[in-house]
Amino acid sequence: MLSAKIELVKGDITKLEVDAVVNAANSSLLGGGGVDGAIHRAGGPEILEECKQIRARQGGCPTGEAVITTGGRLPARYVVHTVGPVWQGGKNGEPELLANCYRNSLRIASGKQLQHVAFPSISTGVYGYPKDKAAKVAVQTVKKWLQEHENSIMQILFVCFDEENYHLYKELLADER
Ligand code: AR6
Repeated sequence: MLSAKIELVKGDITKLEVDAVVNAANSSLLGGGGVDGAIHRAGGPEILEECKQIRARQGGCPTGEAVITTGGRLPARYVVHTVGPVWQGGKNGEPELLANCYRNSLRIASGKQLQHVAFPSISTGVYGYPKDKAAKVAVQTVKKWLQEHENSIMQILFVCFDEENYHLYKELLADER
């Protein structure tokens, strides 16, 4: 059984009717491939427009940080854009930077009183972070955050696009019951 506050699904994050979906963006905030491309395609130009405004204000988004925009035409109300680390072998602070993505996304979403928040497996596509290592960081960081914010109303959904990630998360969440 998974924790009451954490759920796992396999599928496309752009289809979810949640308060916020998290985007695995890049520092430019101007879109790209993978889940970023899918979110901008499905969500329409309003999301990019807000990303451009954020860029004008703060010049993009550093690795590990997060920003929030509208969900545009997505079923989700908001998109939290975070920038995962590019995997460089693991000795360049990648685990801490990846954990920061989850922590900062949760901080922004909880600041807006959002309840249902869906995360993709950040950095495990184009950015090459090994899926098993990334899944451990994701699960441990979110669990710890929920423990530290026990009065939080948040419900976290891990959304795995591929079978390998889905199985990794399933085992980790079952282990850490
Ligand atoms: N729903 C859920 N997960 C998805 C979806 C989807 N529709 N599409 C892909 N994934 P990636 P990164 C999974 O490459 O590694 C972009 O160009 C995918 O299977 O999207 O953080 C950005 O602009 C993988 O497990 O993000 C950046 O430049 C996970 O999402 C760069 O890629 C993350 O893969 C970021 O790379």
